Amino acid sequence: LYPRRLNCVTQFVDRWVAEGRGHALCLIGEHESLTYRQLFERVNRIANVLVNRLGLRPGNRVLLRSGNTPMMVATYLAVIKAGGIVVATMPLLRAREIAYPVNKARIAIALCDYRLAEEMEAARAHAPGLERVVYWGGSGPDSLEALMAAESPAFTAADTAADDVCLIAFTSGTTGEPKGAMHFHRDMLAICDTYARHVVRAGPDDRFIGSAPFAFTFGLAIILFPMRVGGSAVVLEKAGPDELAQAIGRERATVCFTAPTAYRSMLTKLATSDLSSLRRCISAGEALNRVTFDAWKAATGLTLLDGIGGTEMLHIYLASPEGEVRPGATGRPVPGYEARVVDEQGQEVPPGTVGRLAVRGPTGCRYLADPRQGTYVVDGWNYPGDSYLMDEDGYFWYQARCDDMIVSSGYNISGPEVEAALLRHPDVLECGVVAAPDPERGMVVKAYVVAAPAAKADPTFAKALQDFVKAEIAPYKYPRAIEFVASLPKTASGKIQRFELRRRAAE
Ligand code: 3SK
Repeated sequence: LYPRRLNCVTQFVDRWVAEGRGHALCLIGEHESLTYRQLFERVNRIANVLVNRLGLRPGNRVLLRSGNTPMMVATYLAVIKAGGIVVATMPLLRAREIAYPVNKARIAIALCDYRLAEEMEAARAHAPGLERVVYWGGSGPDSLEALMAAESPAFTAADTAADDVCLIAFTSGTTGEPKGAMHFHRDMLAICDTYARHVVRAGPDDRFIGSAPFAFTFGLAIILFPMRVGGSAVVLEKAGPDELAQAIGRERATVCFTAPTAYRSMLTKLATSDLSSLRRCISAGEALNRVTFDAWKAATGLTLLDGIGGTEMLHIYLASPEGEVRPGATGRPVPGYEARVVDEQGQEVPPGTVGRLAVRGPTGCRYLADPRQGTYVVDGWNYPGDSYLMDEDGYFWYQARCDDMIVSSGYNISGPEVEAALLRHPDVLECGVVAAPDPERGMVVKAYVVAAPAAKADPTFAKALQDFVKAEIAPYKYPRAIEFVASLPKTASGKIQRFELRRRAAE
């Protein structure tokens, strides 16, 4: 399908300049907007800095730290255009969480928004291999802007193969350590030519908007899908439901990608926002419930197009286009992908039976040096860890997560990771962290804590633990609910019975 030699950035940016559409608006940011030509030149200058000043060689990995801004997009594309490999991390991560991918992926160069400098510098203490960190948004002769000013706005894309890796996207980590999912140049185009082409069906007049960080591959929809068709992207750094609703009206956005929680919240803002420009609303990142689907339809006349994807597969693999939606179902396999429901032995189960979801397609799944590859990918089928039911017509109906991942407001939060953070507090003896249902966020993180005898198990201590977790790991992962218990339910071999905690949390 794609040429053997391919640098995907040439298809997202250079192509439009070469075809005389360089004047078209590409990125609409909060503080600056860039045409395709302006983005092209910025990407080229950064690529020159990477190669000429920072010594980047094809295949080198580069850490990117930033919220969603036009500069983040430019650095992302520049690394890839120069033949490097992007490792983008969620902006809110703490030092230890940043150091993990740096060490795992042996990263020597980082580009970082100056506003994230404090945690970036703290991470260096845990990542001795990180040699150079260049900041943008600050000032001085070493700033990225100063280095860019001395470089040419022309750059010839590195001669990469279609199946050279250009992105290592780290998962949020179900069982402790995050896994690095590697993606090729051709994968970046494939998500546009499968899911986006069949389900989103966008054109050059479309303006995409959304809330997911670009470091989470769901967020790539906001930038890559429009760039594939010469459209534009509204890039929001702060994209809570309020900001999202306001920006949709202000920028006349036509395609929105966000989580069901955000759609639910936007429903309460209809009196103060203008969503009339929207023509496609995509919901993913967590299960979409029927109530939200119906309420959105009634209020806006638009069908929420549900979908499930994954970092491992890069993007969405189950979804249905407008006109083929079955309310309550996630959808059918996106053309190019296959999905099935299997039992514990990996045997396909009949329609109507609940089992484990298995999926395969052009974009996944290869982990960076990880012994868990064989657990999550069997005979080419990826096991995302969700239980599903397929009906007679091939529609897939979500049932639950198979593992301990907690999906809260669209964020994937690893229960064991929150437990590990809590256990670092000297007054926590034991803890178990599970999902508890919540009307607003779908699920929230709930911690059952056995406190040390010296600690007073009261709301003050609970608040202190929440603050402690926020300082240890990304703040959105903190346990919103804490219950102090005398002991945790355990198996005979001493393992915490999280299913029992989940049952209690659901009561
Ligand atoms: O469904 C998800 O959570 C997801 C993950 C990565 C990329 C895209 C999506 C929708």
